[in-house]
Amino acid sequence: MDRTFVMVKPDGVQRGLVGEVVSRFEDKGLKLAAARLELLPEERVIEQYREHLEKPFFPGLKAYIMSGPCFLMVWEGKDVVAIVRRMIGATNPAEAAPGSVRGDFGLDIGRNVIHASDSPASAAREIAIHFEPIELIDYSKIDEPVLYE
Ligand code: D4T
Repeated sequence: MDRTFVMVKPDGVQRGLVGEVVSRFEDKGLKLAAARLELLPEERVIEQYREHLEKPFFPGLKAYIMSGPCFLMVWEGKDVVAIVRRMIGATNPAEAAPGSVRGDFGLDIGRNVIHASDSPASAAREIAIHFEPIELIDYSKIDEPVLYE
């Protein structure tokens, strides 16, 4: 099965959206493989967002991500990376489709509630930044035979 990295950002945690986000992915049928509430250290924020290091918004982005706890997760399922990207919506919540997490709960690109990996390669990279292999729980879920053909 494929895996993706998802993170409720500090605004989402402060606004009490962790349960809502987890529920949406559970309702979809995805399988939770790991989860942790954490104040991210600077090194891992830099590693996570290394493609944006030189962007003008990076200092604000780093301060925001480190402003409070994030809720980090790994979700599993067939084509999970693309499915979760669609479920979280466009980067700018003002443009994100209604029904997506950012479309339903966000207003501003600098407070866009949630992150999810944008490709299988990013997912592998980001999971390795934030989780040890032993933290990824390998288990069977009883609804798998009715979720997949
Ligand atoms: P993340 O990585 O947070 O899931 O966002 P996306 O994958 O959807 O979008 P991104 O990498 O282009 O942006 C990373 C992060 O930076 C913030 N940001 C972005 C910002 O504050 N101002 C900006 O102009 C842009 C482009 C929002 C998400």
